[in-house]
Amino acid sequence: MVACRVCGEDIRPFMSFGQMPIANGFLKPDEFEGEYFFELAPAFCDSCKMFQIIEQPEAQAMFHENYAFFSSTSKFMQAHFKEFADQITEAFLHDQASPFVVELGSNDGIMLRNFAAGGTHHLGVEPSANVAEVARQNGVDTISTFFGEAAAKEIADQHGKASAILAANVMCHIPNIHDVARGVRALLADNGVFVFEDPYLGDMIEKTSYDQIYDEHVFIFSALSVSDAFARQGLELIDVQPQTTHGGSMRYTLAPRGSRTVSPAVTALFEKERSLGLHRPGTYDGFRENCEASRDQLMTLLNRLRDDGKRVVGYGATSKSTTTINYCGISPDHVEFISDTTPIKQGKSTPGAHIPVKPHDAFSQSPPDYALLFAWNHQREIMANELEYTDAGGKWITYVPKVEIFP
Ligand code: DWN
Ligand code: ZN
Repeated sequence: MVACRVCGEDIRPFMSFGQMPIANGFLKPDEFEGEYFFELAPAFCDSCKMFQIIEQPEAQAMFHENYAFFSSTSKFMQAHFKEFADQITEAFLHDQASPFVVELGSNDGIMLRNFAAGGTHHLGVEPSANVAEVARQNGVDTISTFFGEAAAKEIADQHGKASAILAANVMCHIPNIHDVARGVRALLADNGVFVFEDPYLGDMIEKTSYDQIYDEHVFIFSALSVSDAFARQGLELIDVQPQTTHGGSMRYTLAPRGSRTVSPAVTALFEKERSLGLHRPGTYDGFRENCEASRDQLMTLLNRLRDDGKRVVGYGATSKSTTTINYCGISPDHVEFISDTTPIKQGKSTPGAHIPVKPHDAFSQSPPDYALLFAWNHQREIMANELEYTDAGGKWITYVPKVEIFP
């Protein structure tokens, strides 16, 4: 039994994915010995409704000067963040004389560069030094630090209060949610908004996309849990907007309590979440059974293909794939290598199972019989780019929402 990270009530894990390495800890053979492992075990708090993992490695072990994920690798995501920035400007900034926009976990500047291009006063806060440097090169003002109440006060002193604080795929990474919420409260202007989006619990449960659970994702949010957690620091959930990104996300808009009207979409989503049972512990027992069934089906397929001598190559060395690979027991016998366009991952091996990661050329020059789509959330973009492989008879394997071969 441990204390819930949000409300402090006793919680216990409803399943374990076993020993897991750092999801983005791609490594060279001389680093295999001494690789860090921890137990990945999710829990649901019946009191505040927060879905969370029990143990999370130290932040510095995950986010550092060699962080392996660069947001701008996807063209689709570039367009998504342009739309996100435009929406914020139109809804909240257009009538302000000199708005100030802060983004938490701004990565390589994929969102803020849209504000920078329009000359808007902005600041990115990004703890991973290498991706922060790329943002600066893109003309995005960025400081490299972890965000919390202390950093927020320093930023407010130097730049003034923020009109909007934004975060995408970041809030679910930070274990001390109260420190961040206090920081947001300290930095946000009285009429400001805090808008963030993250993978959505409802989609994860519905699609059995258990690979959203890995070291970096300490929380998987719902509207119910977000509303409860941030209310504790005086922030009210005033709007929610579903997103298709990352396999199904939710954009949450919060504001100082009582400062803005609450959209009917919030109450409607609370009701939907209750009807889906997201507020009930029993739902997570069902999710565990679905994870086990998905794992068994995927391994039955991969074992058969291996025994039949088929070549299977992974597509996209995602963070998510670290959970899939290590939970299911996928080895280099099943998957020859994983193709990934991110230079920092290439020439290294995947965390835990040590499957080689190679540039896309390795895939296109020697197309496999089957491509295992670890980047299933980018399926549309990838299918459009890989018509040649598919038209030549190449097959794809996905496992979300169910294990299947296509076309
Ligand atoms: O929350 C997080 C999300 C936003 O990004 C982080 N914790 C880390 C990361 O998670 P991920 O690694 O699961 O994200 P993606 O976007 O699913 O990763 C896609 C991977 O696939 C990247 O390594 C790039 C690669 N890729 C590729 O090789 N060819 C991607 C595309 C679209 C491609 O065409
Ligand atoms: Zn709780």
